[in-house]
Amino acid sequence: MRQSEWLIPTLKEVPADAEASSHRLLLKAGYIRQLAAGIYTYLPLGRRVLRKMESIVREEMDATGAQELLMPSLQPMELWEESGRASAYGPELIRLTDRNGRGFALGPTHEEVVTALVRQDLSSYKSLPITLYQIQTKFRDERRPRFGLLRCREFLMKDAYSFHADEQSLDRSYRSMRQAYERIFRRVGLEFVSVEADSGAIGGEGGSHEYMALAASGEDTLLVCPSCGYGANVEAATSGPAMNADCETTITGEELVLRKVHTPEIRTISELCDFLSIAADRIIKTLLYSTDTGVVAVLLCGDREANEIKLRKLLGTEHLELADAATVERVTGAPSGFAGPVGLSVHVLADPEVMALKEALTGANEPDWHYAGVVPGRDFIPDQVGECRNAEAGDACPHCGTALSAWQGIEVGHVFKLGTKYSSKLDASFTGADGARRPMLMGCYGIGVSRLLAAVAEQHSDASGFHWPTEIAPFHIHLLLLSPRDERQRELAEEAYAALTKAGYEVLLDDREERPGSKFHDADLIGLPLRLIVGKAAGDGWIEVADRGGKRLVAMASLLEEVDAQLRSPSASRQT
Ligand code: 9G3
Repeated sequence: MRQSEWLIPTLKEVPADAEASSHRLLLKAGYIRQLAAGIYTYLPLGRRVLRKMESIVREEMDATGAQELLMPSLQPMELWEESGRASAYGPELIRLTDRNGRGFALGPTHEEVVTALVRQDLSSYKSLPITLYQIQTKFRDERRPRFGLLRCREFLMKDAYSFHADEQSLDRSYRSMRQAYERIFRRVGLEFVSVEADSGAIGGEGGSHEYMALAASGEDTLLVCPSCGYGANVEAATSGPAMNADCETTITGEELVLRKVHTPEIRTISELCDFLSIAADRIIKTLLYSTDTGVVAVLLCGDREANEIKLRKLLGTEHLELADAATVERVTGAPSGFAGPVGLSVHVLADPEVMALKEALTGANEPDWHYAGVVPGRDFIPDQVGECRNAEAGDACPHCGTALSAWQGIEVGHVFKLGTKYSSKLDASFTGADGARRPMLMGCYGIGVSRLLAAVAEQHSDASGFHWPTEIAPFHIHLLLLSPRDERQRELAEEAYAALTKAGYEVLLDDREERPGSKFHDADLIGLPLRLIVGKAAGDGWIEVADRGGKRLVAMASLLEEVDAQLRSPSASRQT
C-alpha cells in the first residue's frame, strides 16, 4: 500500500492526559483516535492489527470445536430481570427504551442472551456439550475510562459460553479453553501469567482464572512464585507468614513485662519506629473499621496493609470502611494513633502474623501512651484470627515457600465455571439419560480483544515507537523511498514493492513527499517488523535492510532471500 494515499496521521506531540505508553503511542502513530471518553475509532493501521488478532482468536476457538455466533447488542431488559441482574448493576449498564417504550440494555456481556438462546433449541443431553462464542462489541459505562484502549466504554470482546450435562464435561471444556488461551496469547506475542482469581459479582460455584499481561501500567497487582508457578491476584493471594526477624528475642532485652511507654504526639508507625528505634514488624497496628455489625478492630503487623476483600469475607460484612476520628475517640478513649487491642471492648480480628509475635508494641488507648512488652494471647485474646493482610513480594509462597515476586498486570482474559447460576434462573434445562430434567452446567470465557491490542502495544514498544510481533503487525515491511522524485530510486522501490508483494508480503511503501528525517521518525513510530530503505545507494542498485543488527546493503537479486531470512527468524519481531 502507498502511504501517500493512506490515513496514517502521525503526530509530533500527544495530549498530556495520555498516561499509559500504549495510549500515547497509539494516538501518536496514527492507530486510533478518540471520539469521546472511552470511545475510539480504529484508524486503518489499528484496524489491521485488530483484525489479525481477531483471526488468531477465531482460529484457536474454532480449533477447540467452539461454534461462532453473532448475538445482538440490544438486549431486552426482561432477560436481565429474569436473571436478577437488572438491579445488580447501576449506571455501568447502559439502558435505553425503544420507540414503543420497551426497555433494553446495550450488552456488556451475554450470559442472559446466550442462555435464552440455548433453552429454546437444546433440551437433550445428546446435544451437550456445546460451546458457542462471538467476537463482538460490548458496552460498559465505566466511571473512569482511562489509558486509551485499556479501559473503554465500547470495546471488542471474544466471549464464549459452554453448556454441559455434568461437572466432568465442564472441567474438560474449561481445560481445553485454558489451553487455547495459552496458544492465543503466545501467538500475539504477549508475556502473561494465568492466576487464580476472585469470581467477584459474576458468581458461579467453580472458581475462575484470570490472564494477566505483565505491564507497568497494569492496574492489578499479582503475586507470582518464580519456582512453582503459583500466581494470584493480590485480592485473592495468600502467603506463608513472613518469618519475623529474630522473633524469639525481646525488643528491649528486658523481662516480657507489660509496661506503658510515654510517646508524646507519636502517632504513626514510622514515628514510633524512630522514637523507640524498633522495626515496624514488631508493632501491632490497630485499625478500627465500621461494619454492618458495628466497630471492629483489625490487628496487623506494622509493616503490613489490610486486604479489604479478605476482611469482608472474614467479617461477613458488605459495608466496611475505616472508622472516623470521632468513632476512634469514642471506642478507644484516645485520638487515632494510640489504639491497641489491650483492654479494647470491640470485636478484635488479628492477622496470624500478629499472634506469632513473641513481644510487641501497640497503642495503650490513651493519648500519648503506648504499651511495650505486649504478649499476644497473654495481654489480649482476639475474638477471631484470620489472614487479612495483603500478600507482598518476599512473602513465602503458600505452595512451596519460595519468596513471591510482585508484578503489575493488565487483565486480558478471564475464564469462569458458572455452574447453574444462569441456567437455573433462565430455565435452560436438559433431559438426562435417566429421563430427569436438570439445569445445564455452564462455563464462560472472555478475552478483551481491544484491550489485548493495547497490552501487546505496552509490551512491544519503547519511547520511539512500536515493535509489533510479525504475526499481528499491520504490515510486514516498511519500504522507505527517500526521494520519490529521483527516477532511479522510484524505479528500484517500485520493483522491490512488486516483487515483495508478489512473494506474499504486506508492504507499506512510504512514497510521500516528505524529508527523510520525518519518514524515519514515522517508521519508528509505526513499528513494522522490517524496514527497507531506497536512497542514494539506489544508483548502484543497492537497497538498505535496517534491522536490530544494524544496516546492510543488498542487491535486488538477493532481496527476497534476505527478507525471508529476516521475517522468518524470531529476531525479526524485535521483542523488547
Ligand atoms: C454488567 C456490567 C458490567 C459487567 C458485567 C455485567 C463484568 C459482568 C463479568 C463478566 C463475566 C464474563 C462472559 C465473558 C467473560 C467474562 N462487567 N461482568 O457480568 F451488566 Cl454493566 O462479563 N462474561
